[in-house]
Formats: sequence, structure tokens, C-alpha cells
Amino acid sequence: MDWQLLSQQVKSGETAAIARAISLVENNISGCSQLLESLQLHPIPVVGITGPPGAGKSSIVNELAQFWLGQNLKVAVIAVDPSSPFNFGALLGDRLRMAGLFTHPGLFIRSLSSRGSLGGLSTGILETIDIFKHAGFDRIIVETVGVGQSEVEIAGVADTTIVVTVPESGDEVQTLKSGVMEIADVFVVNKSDREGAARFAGHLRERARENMTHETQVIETIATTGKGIDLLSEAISSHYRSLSQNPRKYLLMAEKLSRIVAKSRMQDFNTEQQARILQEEANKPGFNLYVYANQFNVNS
Ligand SMILES: Nc1nc2c(ncn2[C@@H]2O[C@H](COP(=O)(O)OP(=O)(O)OP(=O)(O)O)[C@@H](O)[C@H]2O)c(=O)[nH]1
Ligand SMILES: [Mg+2]
Repeated sequence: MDWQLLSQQVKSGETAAIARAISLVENNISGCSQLLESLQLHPIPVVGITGPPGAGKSSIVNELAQFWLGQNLKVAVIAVDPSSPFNFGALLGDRLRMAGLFTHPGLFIRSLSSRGSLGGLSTGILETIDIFKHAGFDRIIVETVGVGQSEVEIAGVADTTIVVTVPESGDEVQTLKSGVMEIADVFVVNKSDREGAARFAGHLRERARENMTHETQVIETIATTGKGIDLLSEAISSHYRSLSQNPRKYLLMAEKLSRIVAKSRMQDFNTEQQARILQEEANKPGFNLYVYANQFNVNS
């Protein structure tokens, strides 16, 4: 495998090379670290979009992508689907096809299943993002369904995390997991064509002022018509600009570092093999899993 050649092809934006690079890295093909080490990472906004099922995340991704493509920006979309790797791709795919964007040269869509995940997000996600950066994209969007850990984890890979809610979340927001309140850099109240949207948005703004450690904007959108998408884009840019002076940026970087280190340290770890060994070991008298774990300690 000529990794340097592949790296150059990705850099010049060749679609087939980008797709191939992602697959090779996702499957951890031996030698792919050569590719990763050759990447030149331009600082561009990585936008995470999370929120409850059906809130309109894919519709917003579709609108944002169109908005940015209209400004001649290149957009990459990563869909993380915990249940089915096809669900999202199909739905968003349909929308983009309808909008005539599916084959737009400035748009690249990649679906990642969260199988083999580190805390809900696909293990290949950091690398995929970096390949997109190397390939010269201007914006990267990551959509994940807000179930379990993934919504909190997304804050570790995205520069700007958007939490999508709907007016009907009214009472729910009282009980929104505090984790979700904290990761939101921007709140979107989507489906604001519905009853009670302004009231709900006002309520969220109040909550945001009370609870947030950083400034959180609340944007009302109607994803089906594109209303408010320009304001959302502006909120993303302004949050991203503020990030460069924000120590949280280095927290994000340290978070990425910890994932990279964890991945390389764990690469020889075979769960099934360990299960077979444990079947015997764990039945020996005095077995202690914490002591057993010491053999994996790199410092020992
Ligand atoms: N009335 C109204 N409907 C909307 C709006 N935005 C999205 N929808 C509709 O809500 C439904 C769900 O939208 P999606 O974009 O698929 O939502 P999602 O959050 O991506 O859903 P999952 O990926 O399944 O969690 C679709 O039928 C949309 O057409 C909006 O602003 N107003
Ligand atoms: Mg969706």
C-alpha cells in the first residue's frame, strides 16, 4: 500500500481516495498510522448535532449543508447511528437527493455505525474527521441520535455541540439530563412553527443563563422551510471563533489524545480470547480481577 500516494490523493480532494482512506483507517489496516501521521489538519469547525429521536436533526443537517454549499464551502457529514448504519443515511440521503445535492462535488456523506464504540461514538470517528480536514473540507457535521452516552461523548469530538429540542420538550427540559445541558454550546428549538415555541425558547434561555458555565445561544428554527438556519450558522461561527481563546479547546484536544492512546494501547487486547481465559482463571480460588488486570499495565 502506497500510503503517501493515498495521502496526496485525499489532500487533493479525490472522492474515491477519501472513501478508501476512511475504510482503511476504520478497519485499522496495518500501516494506516502512516496515513494518519501524514495528515495536515486545517483548523475548521467540527459541529456535533444531537438531540432526541425525531427532533429534526437530519433536517437541520440537510439545511445547514445546503446553506454552506451555497457559500461555496465544502461540507462533510458523518452520521453516527447506534442502531442501524442505514437508517440515517437513507433518510438524509433522500432529502439531499430531493434537493439535488446528493452528488454535489462539495458534499461528502459518511455513515458510521457505533458498533465497537468507545462510549457510544464509533471508534473511527476521530480519524474520519481528520481525514476530512486533510481533504480540505470547510465544515464537518456529525449527527448522532441522543441515546445513552453518545450525546455526551459527541462534545469530546466536536468543537461546537448543538442540542436540538422541540417545543413539546417543554416539561421534559426540566428533567433534561444535566449532562446534556452542559454540553450544549447552542440550543436549537426546532419545529418552531408549532405552538409554544417562543415560550419554550425563552424558558431555555433562562435555564441557560442560570446553569451554563459558558454562554449558550438559543436559536429557533423551522428545518422544513430553512427558517433560522442563517442564524444557526452565525451562532456556530461565533462559538467557533470564541473557542480559540477558550481553554476548553485544549480539554477537547486532551480528550482526543486520550482516545488515540487508548486505541493504540488496546490494539492487542482481544475480548473473546480473554473471555476464554477467564473461564478458567476466574474459577481458581482467590481470583481477583483487579490483580489479574495488572498484567496489562504498561508500567509493570
Ligand atoms: N413541523 C415541522 N416538522 C419538522 C421540522 N423539522 C423536521 N420536521 C419533521 O420531523 C420529522 C423528523 O425529522 P428528522 O430530521 O428525520 O429528525 P431526526 O432528529 O434526524 O430523527 P432521528 O434521526 O430519527 O432521530 C420529519 O418528518 C421532518 O419532516 C420543523 O421545523 N417543523
Ligand atoms: Mg436523523
